[in-house]
Amino acid sequence: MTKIHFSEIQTESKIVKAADLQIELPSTPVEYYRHGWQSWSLAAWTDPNPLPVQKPAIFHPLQVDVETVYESNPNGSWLGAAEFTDGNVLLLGALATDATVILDQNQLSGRSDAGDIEWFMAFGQEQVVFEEYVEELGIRFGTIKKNDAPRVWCSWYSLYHAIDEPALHKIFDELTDLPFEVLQVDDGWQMDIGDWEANKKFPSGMVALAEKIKSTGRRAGLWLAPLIATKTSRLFHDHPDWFLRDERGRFVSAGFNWGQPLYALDTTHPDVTSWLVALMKQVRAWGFDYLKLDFLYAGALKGKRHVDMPREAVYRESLRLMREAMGADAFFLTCGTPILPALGLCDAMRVGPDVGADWEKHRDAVLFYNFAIPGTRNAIRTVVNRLWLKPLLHIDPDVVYFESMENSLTFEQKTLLQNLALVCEFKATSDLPQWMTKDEYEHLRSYLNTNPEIRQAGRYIFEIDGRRVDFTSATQLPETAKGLSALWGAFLGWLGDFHFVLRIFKMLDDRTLRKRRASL
Ligand code: 9PG
Repeated sequence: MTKIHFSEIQTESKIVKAADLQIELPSTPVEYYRHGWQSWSLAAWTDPNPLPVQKPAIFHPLQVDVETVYESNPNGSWLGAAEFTDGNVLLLGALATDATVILDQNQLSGRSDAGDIEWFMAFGQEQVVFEEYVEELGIRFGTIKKNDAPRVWCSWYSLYHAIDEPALHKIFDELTDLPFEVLQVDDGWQMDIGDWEANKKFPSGMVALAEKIKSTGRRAGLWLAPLIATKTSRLFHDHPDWFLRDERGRFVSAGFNWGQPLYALDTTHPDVTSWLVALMKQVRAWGFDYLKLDFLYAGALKGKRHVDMPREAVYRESLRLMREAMGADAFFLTCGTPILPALGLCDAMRVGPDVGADWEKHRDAVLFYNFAIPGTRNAIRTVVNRLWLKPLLHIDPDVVYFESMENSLTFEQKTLLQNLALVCEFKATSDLPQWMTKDEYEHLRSYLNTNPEIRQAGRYIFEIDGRRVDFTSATQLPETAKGLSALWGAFLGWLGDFHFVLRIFKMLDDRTLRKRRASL
């Protein structure tokens, strides 16, 4: 254990090589910056005390780092920062993968699972110490920011998985009037999770779908989740030996979605490697050159692999492989991705959870203490706390909404989200022209055409072309539930771990979706 005294970094930042390291702080911090593991995991400044464990537990593999979720001291992946009464911040950050930072009273500790690594530490103004850290990360991981981020229309937040060929063709034609560079087909086109071929809703196949998009003068984008599969897939049926298992030989859970348990591929298996390379080449051959690869965390779960390597290093290797196979000219967006291991290998990264038609659900925020679950406030909160990543790559805050027909966000909430995307310089929407009023439609058009000057004026305060925007209202966390409310939360959380309960929720969601789809 390498020990560092605060006085050693008080005036100058430092890089130290160590596996485990501890910094003695001058006093107990007033706030602590927790940095969640992957895109959807919470990143936030909180008080420096333990927080409740989010519920339901069945979602842990897909929302947090399972290896640290029960650690009661404030902690985060790769970095942590402590703010003191004078407003100065001490940041401790790994310059390598497979590392965690934990606060214990007056001790800030770094823990590496990959032996000796470089640790960066600095004390001073928040923006300055984060900028210094980012610079060092860029040197080691690489930066990619070829051009402006493309303006994207994505199918997910309007139609969800209820997409099909006729509906998309119609929408692609209607969108020709708006300035998008990419039309991206999201979840719903594939045979199964693991079987990445067109399903029967796309009878003309994937080449035809990409052709249709390109015929409207746009680049074709496609969503896929190459590192997971469900047991119903042919992939799982044909190759159970390709999937990640634990020390006792049981399949490692990659969480639960689509009403089914998810499993993770072991990307160190040579046959999996060839399969992934072939898949990336296939998608490019179909004609798609904007790839949104999702549920990527599955490649970095703990387990017993064909080749024994630290789990995040394994994941980074799999990204390198997929990047190379898709070619440097493809636009590569990572989603549900562990943050540090993906730097330098993708063009853009989702840096928060999904937005949603609701601002915040009482159940998720108060009863479940879950800030990784889809919801617009959750998305804004984590994204504003990850803006420091912007010099390294394009940061995707998820889509913005203009329409008011199919969502319950207020005008102010929608505006806040739109402003955040301006700060990120990443513009995407799923809005359908027929759901927008004439005003909303024109508003969207002018939004897509603006490129404002951005200046940061405080932790959560920005000037957008001189206009002051404050995101603080989205960042606060609710009081932790007490008494009856806590009991009720525990009960619902317990229920939420049952597959049949989640399947009932899925049935209800599907019903709402069918109604919405019918109104098209
Ligand atoms: C498609 C979607 C969209 C979306 C992705 C991802 O925590 N969760 O339970 C959870 C489920 C789904 C999810 C995110 C979080 O959405 O972020 O843009 O592509 O998959 O299924």
